[in-house]
Amino acid sequence: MKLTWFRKGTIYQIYPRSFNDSDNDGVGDLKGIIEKLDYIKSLYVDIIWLSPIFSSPNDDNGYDISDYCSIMPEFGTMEDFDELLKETHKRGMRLILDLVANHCSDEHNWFEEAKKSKNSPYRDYFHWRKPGPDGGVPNNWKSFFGGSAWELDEASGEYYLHLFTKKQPDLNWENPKVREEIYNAMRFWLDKGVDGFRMDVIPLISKPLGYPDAPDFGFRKIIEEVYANGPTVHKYLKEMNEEVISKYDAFSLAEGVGIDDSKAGLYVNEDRNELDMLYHFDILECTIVNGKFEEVSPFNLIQMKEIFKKWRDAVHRTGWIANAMGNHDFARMVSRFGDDNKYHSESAKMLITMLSTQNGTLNIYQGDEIGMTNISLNNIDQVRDVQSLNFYSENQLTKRYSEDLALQMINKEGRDNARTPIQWNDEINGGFSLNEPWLKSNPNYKNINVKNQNHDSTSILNFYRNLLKTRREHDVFVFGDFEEIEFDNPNLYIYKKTLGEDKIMVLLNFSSSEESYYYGSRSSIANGSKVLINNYDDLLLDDKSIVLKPYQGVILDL
Ligand code: TEU
Repeated sequence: MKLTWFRKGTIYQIYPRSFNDSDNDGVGDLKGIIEKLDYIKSLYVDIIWLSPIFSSPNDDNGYDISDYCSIMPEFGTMEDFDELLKETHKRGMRLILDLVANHCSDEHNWFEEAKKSKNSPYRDYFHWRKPGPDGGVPNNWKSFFGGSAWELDEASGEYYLHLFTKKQPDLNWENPKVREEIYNAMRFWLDKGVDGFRMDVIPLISKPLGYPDAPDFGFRKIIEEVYANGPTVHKYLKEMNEEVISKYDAFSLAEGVGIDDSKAGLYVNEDRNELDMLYHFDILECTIVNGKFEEVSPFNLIQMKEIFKKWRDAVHRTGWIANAMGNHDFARMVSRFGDDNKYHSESAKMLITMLSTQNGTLNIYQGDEIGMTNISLNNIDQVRDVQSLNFYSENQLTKRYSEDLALQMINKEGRDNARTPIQWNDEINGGFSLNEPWLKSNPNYKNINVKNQNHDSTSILNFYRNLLKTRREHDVFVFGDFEEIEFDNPNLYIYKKTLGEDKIMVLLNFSSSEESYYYGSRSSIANGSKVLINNYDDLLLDDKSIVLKPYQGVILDL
């Protein structure tokens, strides 16, 4: 497959609310992003993905849009956006926006009109159902954020569907007018020069016929089998591609919720003309057995290798994926998969070495380049995320867990972990804002911050820069045939990759002890091979083995 700019590129996700606050109101903004464009460029990233910046009452921080073609006033103006786009392009980077098209805000005028009367032309923009046989909700569907997915509209006596909060009514994609509204919004931004979209929960746009009750599966399986992959999803994605995306030099990155490897090709194979790539949830949720907070299982390297392998096989030479280990919906990558304490720096560097050498587009999340960690909030009043707050208040009714334990669970997996303000320096609020931020800064900004790391050649930040620069020069990082070595080793992840003449070997130690890899004959590795990337100063190798230090990560050019 051709390594187009979006396949080869590295995506840097910005959560604007937490990135940089230029007017000191405690909320990040577009001007704040513009101030940092040179910094972003210095990371050797190619594409900026902005989490939603559109008008929104912020029930779910912008993932509840009330006007698809205007800018959230807290973030700035349309002029600010135009400048941001221009300045991004000027620096040779691209910009994609977050299209939330499965649902909108209940404060969008489509919904406000729809509620006025059953005969409103907007009524059919949403999913309305009469009460179920017992006079209650129409079926047993649960919202992603707790409680029923149906909300009663008192005036009409009908329920509307909301797979997320009740302020996020699902749009009815079966209505051609809805699709046209969304396509027009996309054209509005593409005509301005935007380079594509990240598509929020796009596999959910088509609902199963007749809204059947969900079987008694775990929630994850309900998403896969009931909410996602509906009967018309491929028809509409093809239509969207044909009518909109394909007309521009732009691409789509889908949030692959509910898509497993067996269905991946249907969405992202090149010959399907639907989506350009997706990121899946198998790695992001590999420690989450079912619900977000409950049944958390320990990280297991062999399971992770299997996930990478099955996804690689699923799309090899036919389709494309993006790889991520964190975003605004998950706890921090170094805290979940590495060690945010003793081996903070080593493990943060090792993890990105692994991610950047998986086949696919590399997707990194703001703050991971300095190894930002989870935060420990010590009071529910400090929690901001609606998912965590709903979990907490539901638990207050069920009393399933003590309040302390519920807060601990939120601290472990909650989304606020990834949303704390970016730590620019060691001054007040980590240099994010002079005013109290909307979500508390992580107190470790005193040590972990951009300023400290910027001029330290051994920092995580400079490791990212060097790695991403090297990745640009070696297509084999992005794509290649894989040869796994010692697949069953629970601590080491070792593989060779080949693309034409280019051959690399990646050796990663996921443990806090020294680990040896016995390769038998030195010639196969060491003769003439060059160390491209190493998160330690040296590499211990003799005639028969390589000894990897705790969390050591190395890329050899063979
Ligand atoms: O996320 C969809 C989604 O599946 C998440 O809700 C995920 O399940 C959860 O956060 C992890 O437990 C997207 C957005 O990325 C998220 O921020 C929004 O809240 C959600 O859609 C609704 O738009």
